[in-house]
Amino acid sequence: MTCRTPAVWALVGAAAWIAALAGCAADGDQIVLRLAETHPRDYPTTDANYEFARLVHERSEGRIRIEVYHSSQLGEERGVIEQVLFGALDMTRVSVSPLASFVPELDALQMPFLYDGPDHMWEVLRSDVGREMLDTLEQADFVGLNYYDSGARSFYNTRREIRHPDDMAGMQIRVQESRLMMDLVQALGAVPTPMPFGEVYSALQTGVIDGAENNWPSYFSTSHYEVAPYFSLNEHSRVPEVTIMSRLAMDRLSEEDRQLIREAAWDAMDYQIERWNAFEAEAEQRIRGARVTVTEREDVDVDAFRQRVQPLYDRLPENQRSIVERIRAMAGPPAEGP
Ligand code: GTR
Repeated sequence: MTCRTPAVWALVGAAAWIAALAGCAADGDQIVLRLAETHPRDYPTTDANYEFARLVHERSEGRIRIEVYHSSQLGEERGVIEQVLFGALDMTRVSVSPLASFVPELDALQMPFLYDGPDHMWEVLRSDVGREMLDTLEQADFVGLNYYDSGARSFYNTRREIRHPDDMAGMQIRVQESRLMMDLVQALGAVPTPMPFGEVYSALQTGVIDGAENNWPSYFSTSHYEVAPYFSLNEHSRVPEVTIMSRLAMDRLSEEDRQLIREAAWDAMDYQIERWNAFEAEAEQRIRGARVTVTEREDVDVDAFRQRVQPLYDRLPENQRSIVERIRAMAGPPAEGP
């Protein structure tokens, strides 16, 4: 929790950190919370962060202000998660993937081919399972506030179309800083290379890696499609986004303010989903209009992908297996064959 801008922090240094850690009652008792976001200003998660900030400001009648630092101004995802853990930063919006390095149970929410589609995923996230998974974050001194949509992730690369896992054999594929994502790429026969998001464009351009994986909006907004023009709609996973808060920052608030923040974050979800759906459609349209070879879903041997990643399910620890079973039980009936 801070009462000043980052530039001032730089000047006042250590004394200011101590003041921050002790809680801040200056500046007319205004509470300022800093939130880090990796995406640029016009991305759906960033829009939702601003909506969350707006709701908090409005409902606290201006007493609580959330400052959003987008475009990785405060660092890449793993680094900002660590800052939240130590209380140097109040909040961040991140993908479940890097967060699961701190709270392994979260892997149960990002298993490959887990959800039937967005409706199934949202039913899970809004259910007791979703709430319980946010609660598990408390083990690591995080407070889980909400989830956002992140569509489906698919592989893209600089070399060729991927229809079958064999097409990516030996390719160096960038993954998020996540054990599960590394295991997934390895199970498919490629070579996983964990790397911060902001380094991927130049790594693709210089040939340090052959490919990466992400959803339409991230593939578009990072311009990765310019340097890796083969996008295969294999849709191997849906990885929810999460907003987390530092336990230290939360503990300094009154019970009433804690509740206000939790509710505002939860209420910002619908707005994000709306923005997500619109931006996802726009990103797809823009990419299809660019020089990109899109391998359609029906041209991908999805069963071959599913079979290759089955060992990840076979070696799930018991606590995650039971969550996965609850998630699968919420899926709709299997689709009728032709
Ligand atoms: C995006 C996600 C980011 C980041 C990124 C990545 O889909 O929204 O938070 O995790 O993927 O691949 O690093």
